[in-house]
Amino acid sequence: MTPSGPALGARTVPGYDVDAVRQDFPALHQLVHGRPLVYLDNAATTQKPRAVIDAISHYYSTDNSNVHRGVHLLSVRATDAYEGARESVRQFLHAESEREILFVRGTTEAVNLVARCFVRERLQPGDEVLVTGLEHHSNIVPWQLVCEDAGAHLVHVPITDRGDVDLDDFRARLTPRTRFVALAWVSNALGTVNPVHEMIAAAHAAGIPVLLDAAQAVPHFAVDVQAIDCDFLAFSGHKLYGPTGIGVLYGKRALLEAMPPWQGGGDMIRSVTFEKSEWNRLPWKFEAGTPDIAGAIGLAAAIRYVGALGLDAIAAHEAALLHHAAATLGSIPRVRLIGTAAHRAGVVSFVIDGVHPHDIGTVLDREGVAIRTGHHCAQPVMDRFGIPATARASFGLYNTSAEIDALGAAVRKTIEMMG
Ligand code: 7TS
Repeated sequence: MTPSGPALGARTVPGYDVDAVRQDFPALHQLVHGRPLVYLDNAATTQKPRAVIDAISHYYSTDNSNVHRGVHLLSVRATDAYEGARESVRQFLHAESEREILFVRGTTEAVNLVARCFVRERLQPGDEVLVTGLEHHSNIVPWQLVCEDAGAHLVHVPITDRGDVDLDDFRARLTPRTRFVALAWVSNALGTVNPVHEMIAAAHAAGIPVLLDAAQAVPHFAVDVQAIDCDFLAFSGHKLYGPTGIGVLYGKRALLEAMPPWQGGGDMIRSVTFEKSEWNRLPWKFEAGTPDIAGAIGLAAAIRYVGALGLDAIAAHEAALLHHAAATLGSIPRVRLIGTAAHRAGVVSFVIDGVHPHDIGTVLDREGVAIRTGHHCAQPVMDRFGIPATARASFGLYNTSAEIDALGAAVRKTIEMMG
């Protein structure tokens, strides 16, 4: 028998049966330090539903083979499953063509690919790449690298005291030197949802292409790349209830066609001689070597899973959790919420006056409550608020309002213990 969690019955949204959802996630049903696990570190990575674990296990148990190579049955099955996963991603993002869907290791690799293969060759000395003050390091450092290489500048839109971006300020920083814009859709440190529709429209009006870092967006609400009209979009499978090691870069076809390959090797070529090689067509031009076949299959299972629950239902459930968490933490003396933007998703960051965030995380862990403490790979956000770190609770489709109460109780206990 698995240990049951705190009274989990609370339904935050009519028709959304969170108790039933929780049954799909084996890892949630365990004790840590003798307490039921309350997993609130979903922005770092999510737990996996049985359907994802089974899809990966089934692949290795029955279909395991290399893709695009063999005429034998197992290779055909593996190829069908891998390319079928690409079609699942295409539908999930509502992309026009599966050729626009590249499998990569994750958001980090996707951003580096665009920086190296698209942006680098467009940069001249004095040019600018524009980001926001909310970015994860993986949407800062790749741009620093190519800017340094080209003698260009990385420019950022500072964030306000509430932790959001002022649209007029953003527009003012689009200059004749701006060659590219890279934006987090949702901040992993604060949960701020950027007004990316307006930001993309403003950049496009100035003829500037845009990449969206959707790592913290796709788990929380439905995304339509054609409606939003981004030029590139990146996300990681493991934050969407899928496996680690797999992620996606979406790119508009005409842009991907014009780009040089990312890595050289098998599968990305049409022909090779010692004098010259010719590239394969999209998407394989960007997928050198044996890909993460099981990862893609697991990601497709995760996409089916969230699709069956419905992203609108998930968004409504999580919005109720976020509201409850902000109210619960906000009512505790000495707790200060960091990031109070009107539009947020998935994340509550906070500090306790006089208590180091690391100590909060350690006490909460003893209570069974898993959160993340630190700079969340977003040091510029911490600098902006003049703090070294925050404690961050982040929510997923299986969290409950009772778990938020457990978080609140553990935070009160921390304050009592730490004086
Ligand atoms: N972009 C955002 C907005 C992220 O939150 C993360 C990971 C990444 C990019 C990088 O994703 P990866 O899968 O390539 O590593 N964010 C976090 C986090 O908040 N805690 O751990 C990882």
